[in-house]
Amino acid sequence: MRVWFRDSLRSNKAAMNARTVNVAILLLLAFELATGLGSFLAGDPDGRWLFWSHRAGGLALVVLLAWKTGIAARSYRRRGVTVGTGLSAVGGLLLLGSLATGVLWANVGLPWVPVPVLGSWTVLSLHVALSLFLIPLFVAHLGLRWPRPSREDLIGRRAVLRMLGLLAIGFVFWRIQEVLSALFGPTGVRRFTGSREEASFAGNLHPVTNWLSDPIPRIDSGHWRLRIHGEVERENGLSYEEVLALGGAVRQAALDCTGGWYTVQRWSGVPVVALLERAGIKDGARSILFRSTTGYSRRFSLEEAGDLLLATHVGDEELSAGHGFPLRLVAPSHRGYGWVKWVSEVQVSRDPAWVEPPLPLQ
Ligand SMILES: Nc1nc2c(c(=O)[nH]1)N[C@H]1C(S)=C(S)[C@@H](COP(=O)(O)O)O[C@H]1N2
Ligand SMILES: [Mo]
Repeated sequence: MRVWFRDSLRSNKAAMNARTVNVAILLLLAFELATGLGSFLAGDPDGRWLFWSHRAGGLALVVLLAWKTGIAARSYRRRGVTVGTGLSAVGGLLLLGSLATGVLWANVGLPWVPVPVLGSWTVLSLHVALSLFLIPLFVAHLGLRWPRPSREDLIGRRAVLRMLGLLAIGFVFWRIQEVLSALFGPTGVRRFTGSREEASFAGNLHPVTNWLSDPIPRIDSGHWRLRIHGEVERENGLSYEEVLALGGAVRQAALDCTGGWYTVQRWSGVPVVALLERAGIKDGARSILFRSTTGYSRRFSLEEAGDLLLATHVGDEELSAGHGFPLRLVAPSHRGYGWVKWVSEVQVSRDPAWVEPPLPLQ
């Protein structure tokens, strides 16, 4: 009787611990998803806390993994091979892969990884892909395995304190890791986004990056025109020579790709406000859309127009085909995916700037 009682107490305690660890992992994964996606939207140093949080949360997950391995092993011994444990195993591997690529990317330079069919990826892009694949598996795992967590489990005082504690541990680990990586890791400056520098002030030498295989168009500048239309008094089209004649403004700015690299360049071309002044903006206009000949487009609020430049040149060189010849957008404080290449259309509109997916889906 006594022995039974002690055993049941012990297994109760194990179950409690498992539940606590599982809930903490669930919350941390949600936190990582939110801060990870958020970090892709942050192009300005004001958003740097998103990157710090993501790193601390990731390392807290690494710490919890030690417990989780024990829980998973117990559960496997109980259940054996089933669809559920199979799914969990795949999910576990993805989670390990996601954490490993995250840590690897933060510490070991920028090795490009060949990915079949999709070309060359950075370890960071791999990290993002593994993490996104993890979502459906994790949801399935929750559905199959879980006693539903209570409100108390998720947002009770103890749960919140536990999360803060875990994040604090993750934060300390992150600081230690930064020191080690500064001592033994690759040299070179990282931006607040974690991106590493590639070929600054070297004309067209930085990497060519296209969001989900937008093929490079070869544009004949003799036939190309820049069309300005929408909520303007005078719709018009400009030839390449006319754009060059309006050009000459220079902006130094960092192009920072979510793939994990950045380049600082002196871009030159036409300030967007110069085009807007020529065309005259109608009352009620709120945003400007820049559209590429490839169909790719991004929208900006009209208040931002003063920061934007349509560049014909990078450094002393004409833009190469890969970098957007004849015209590309320079959008300081926006991540690289905002810097539309091969721009052939500027459309002023009454829509607010947020009427588009926060990340390009093309
Ligand atoms: N039309 C078009 N513009 C684009 C892209 C694209 O795929 N198509 N990729 C964007 C992304 S994700 C980045 S990081 C920058 C890269 O610019 P680069 O190739 O000149 O380095 O261009 C942006 N502009
Ligand atoms: Mo990018």
